Amino acid sequence: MDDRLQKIADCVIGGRFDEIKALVESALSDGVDPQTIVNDGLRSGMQVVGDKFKANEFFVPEVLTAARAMKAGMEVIKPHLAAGSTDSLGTVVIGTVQGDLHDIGKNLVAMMLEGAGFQVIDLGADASPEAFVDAARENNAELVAMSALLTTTMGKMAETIYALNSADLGRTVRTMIGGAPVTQTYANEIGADAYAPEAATAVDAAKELVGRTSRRRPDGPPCWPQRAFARRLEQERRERGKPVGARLTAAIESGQVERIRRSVIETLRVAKTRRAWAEEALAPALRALREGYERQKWWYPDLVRRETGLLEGMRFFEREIPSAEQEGGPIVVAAAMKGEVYGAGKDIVAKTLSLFELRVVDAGVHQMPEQIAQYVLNSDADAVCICLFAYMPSAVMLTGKIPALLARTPHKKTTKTVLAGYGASRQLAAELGFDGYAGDGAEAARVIEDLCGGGASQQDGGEGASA
Ligand code: B12
Repeated sequence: MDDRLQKIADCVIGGRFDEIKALVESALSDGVDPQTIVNDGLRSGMQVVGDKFKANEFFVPEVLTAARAMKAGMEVIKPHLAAGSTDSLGTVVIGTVQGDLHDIGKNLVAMMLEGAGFQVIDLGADASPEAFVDAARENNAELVAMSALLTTTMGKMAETIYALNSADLGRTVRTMIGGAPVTQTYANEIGADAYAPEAATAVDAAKELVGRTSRRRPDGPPCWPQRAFARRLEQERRERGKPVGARLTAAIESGQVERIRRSVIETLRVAKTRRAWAEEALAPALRALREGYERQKWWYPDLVRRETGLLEGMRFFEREIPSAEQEGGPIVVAAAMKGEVYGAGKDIVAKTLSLFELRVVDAGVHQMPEQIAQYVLNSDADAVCICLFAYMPSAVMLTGKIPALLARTPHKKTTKTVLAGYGASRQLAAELGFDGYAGDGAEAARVIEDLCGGGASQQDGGEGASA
């Protein structure tokens, strides 16, 4: 490759937007084909940036400065490119949906798409469904890409897809969605053709979509996921009037992963404190989850679906949940024994304890008693909460070793032991010599607080095993 083209690529990679202009101008005046400068200089640099972003070698600031350099180079070249001479991969209309002003992520995606060779029509932020439809029609676009950062504006993506499917655009327009609260499950639910978690994979998804031979959806507009989604949206609107606790429990009852996830995010966002949410919303929801399972109203796969929704919602607030290093309430080691490999039950218990302001050390699943004792020693824990979900004799046998092992461990505190989870019972906890039993994470929080002198009331039936 021409040395100058490599230098142009390096300028994009290094975000040197001042230098790039002079390099592009000099290449043009020496007669280098403008399209070659775009392909082998600018785009090839952006390709490296995309790869580095995917590999976590580059982060948002580096990509933004690279995109700025790319744009500076493109501005010099544009007048030299004969109209329509660019070998564009296709036209993408992109925007942040109506009501949402977050545009940093959307801009990144737009720049990466441009860098990869798409012609990008950027509608900016707060773009209405009608604006997307009009722009798709006017530009004969192959793809409409939407961004949303607020859970409250995600519904606009469904509305926009509905509007696109209902409009006569003269061709099939594919849709792609993204933004922090958006997931693949949500994309499936609203009938989007693709979802990508970040800018570099968005380029791959866009290439794949545009390359696919387009065919109108068989059942015409609106397609079935959108009709189902519209019904759910209406149901959720009605539920917004209900108290926070009732909303989350209703979502658990419905068993719809996306509804549970959104209900967690929305109710947690409006709660006065994390703890208030844990008491008012999470505790009754966990009780409903447990009772439904114990009464065989639903089976293991139904339980897993509900747990997935809860966990996905709680993960959205992960960074704000207190950690063991912070000052505060009792330190608790949460763990599940060797043999327990599906960790969602334990994860929910651990996160619930954190929301109740206990400082949690998550020792993971599939652990031997000695490893758990080591976690207790290292963290100077006040309590250990063993989660028993699978009905496995070997896990029960290993659980039974915990109280005696901790009693023998030279430790300056008397670490309290609590057994929790659907695979446990008050009787089993007493037989194994545990200090307390709890059916779920919310009960476990209360039991631990009582055992460690935190003083919370035992309103909901969490009790010591031997009490
Ligand atoms: C910056 C920011 C703002 C800025 C936005 C500036 C701007 N020009 O964008 C300002 C200050 C304006 C703002 C305002 C608000 N914000 Co704000 N904001 C943020 C913040 C801190 C960062 C968002 C961001 O830019 N991330 C960096 C980019 C690069 O990441 P990204 O957007 O996720 O994009 C990547 C991927 O998601 C993906 N992607 C993005 N779009 C697309 C599109 C497609 C098609 C694809 C495939 C992929 C894709 O690729 C991107 C690059 O890899 C987040 C918190 C956080 N840490 O996320 C809160 C956050 C999003 N904001 C929040 C809130 C509540 C608000 C306000 C309502 C606050 C208020 N009370 O006024 C207002 C809303 C205003 C409105 N109507 O939109 C909440 C949303 C919570 C929720 N459950 O909905 C968050 C999560 C903070 C929080 N924890 O509470 N905010």
